[in-house]
Amino acid sequence: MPSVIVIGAGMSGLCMAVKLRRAGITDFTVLEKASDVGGTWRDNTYPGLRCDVPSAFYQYFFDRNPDWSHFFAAGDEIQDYFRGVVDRFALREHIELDTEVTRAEFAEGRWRVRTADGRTREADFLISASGVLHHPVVPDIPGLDSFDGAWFHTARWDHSVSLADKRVGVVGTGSTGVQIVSELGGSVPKLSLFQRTPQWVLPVPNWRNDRLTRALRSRFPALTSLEYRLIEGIFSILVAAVTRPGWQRTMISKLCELNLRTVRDQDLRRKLTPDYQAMCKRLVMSPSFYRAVRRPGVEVITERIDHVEPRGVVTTDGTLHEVDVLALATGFDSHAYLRPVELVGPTGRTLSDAWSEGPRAYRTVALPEFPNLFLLMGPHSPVGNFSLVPIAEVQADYAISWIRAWQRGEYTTAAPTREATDDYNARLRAAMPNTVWATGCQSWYLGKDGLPEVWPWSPHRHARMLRDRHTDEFVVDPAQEGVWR
Ligand code: NA7
Repeated sequence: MPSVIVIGAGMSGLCMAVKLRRAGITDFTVLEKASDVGGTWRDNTYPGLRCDVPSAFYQYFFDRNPDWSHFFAAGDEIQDYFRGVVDRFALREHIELDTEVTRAEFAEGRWRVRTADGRTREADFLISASGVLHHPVVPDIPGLDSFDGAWFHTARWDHSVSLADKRVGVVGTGSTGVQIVSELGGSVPKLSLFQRTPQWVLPVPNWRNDRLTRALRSRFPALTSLEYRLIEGIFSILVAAVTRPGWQRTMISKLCELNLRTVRDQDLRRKLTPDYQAMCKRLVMSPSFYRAVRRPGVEVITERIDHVEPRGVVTTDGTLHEVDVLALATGFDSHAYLRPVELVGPTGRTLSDAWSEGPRAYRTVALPEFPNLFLLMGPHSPVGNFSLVPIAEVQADYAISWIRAWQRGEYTTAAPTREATDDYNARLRAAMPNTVWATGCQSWYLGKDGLPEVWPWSPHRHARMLRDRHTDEFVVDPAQEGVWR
């Protein structure tokens, strides 16, 4: 029986755990540094939080929930769903909370995983499921620490701070900033949105699923499957739009432009007009943002932030914008992946060495010189305006197929070759110019070489690619340790 350690109990780690159980593999442990499961849905609790992918498609296909309250579910409902997965699939005994992995080393054919409590655990396989948008970026704004009010990153929302009678400042206009402004605009005395770059916004309505719909889904589970596939199909339009020029890109751009025209005030519209193509940054879905910024007390500030002082934010034109609470919707370090966990392979190569030029993987799921390691949501996964859940399922299935082969005695240790990894990465890079993310804007999709760190083709192609293990592209059981090189 193989033993497996999974790092992280978020959406992809829980997916892996279910897949392991279903494969009859019971010797596995999920190590989670926080005190609850859920990953991003545990960390993010800001007002207005919703997934930007419809709930019917942001759920495991093997555990479809008939009861989603809305087309786009709220954050707490999604967190409840993932907590429910733990119970529905009897995963509790496999999950160790408050257990932070600090280092993992492959030696003598096994992974030795060290945790912050000083313990070392061993396993035949290591699965990284540490998430993509996990490390909040707190910008280095001069004077932030001198601010008299409360300030926090939106992924660390301080609910002890009442907003009812407060002047609130929000820095950032990604999906997070837009959702917060849509929720709070008009309900707090003053809301100042500090916008560095305007966003294109697609006004997808968020309807409530009535009781009849939910009852029908419960009674006829085939309906949830149909709905899942239908939304997946609709998403293929978005996938085509982001991965290559064509009518889909033109159509979505036009819809965003029409939405922007609903802002009648010329001065405000000018402020909200982006100077790059729609979808170059992750497309923001909101039916209410443009209404929210027109509500009384809401102000869009486009002057750059110069510094923060005790009473508020000072912009480069010298204006002091007084606020009582400052929420930093300034995004995440999407290039960290597993780091700061240090991985050490059998040749002594570390993850920091391997990724000194930026994160690169073999077919999104493995790393040369790091045997018996699989990545979920690894570099270049299809995360560009798509649901991450089916991607995690495909990658977890791929890992399972290797683990099953191990059980059948086909190999003991395996890692992809450097040559296959380089060839694959060269093909990725060659496809990038077609994508909308490379059309000239800054976004969390871009790596430090300026190229998108996202899958440049359709998620279906990614799924097709991972149906095969491609064993000929792996070094299997080398006679000497050094041959991993
Ligand atoms: P994003 O999409 O990375 O957005 C971060 C926002 O913060 C963006 O508007 C940035 O402006 C802005 N930002 C970052 N640093 C600063 C400073 N120093 N000053 C002013 N503004 C700043 O993060 P989100 O949390 O909104 O969304 C992340 C993903 O979560 C989202 O794509 C969905 O998948 C869910 P910029 O555009 O860089 O000029």
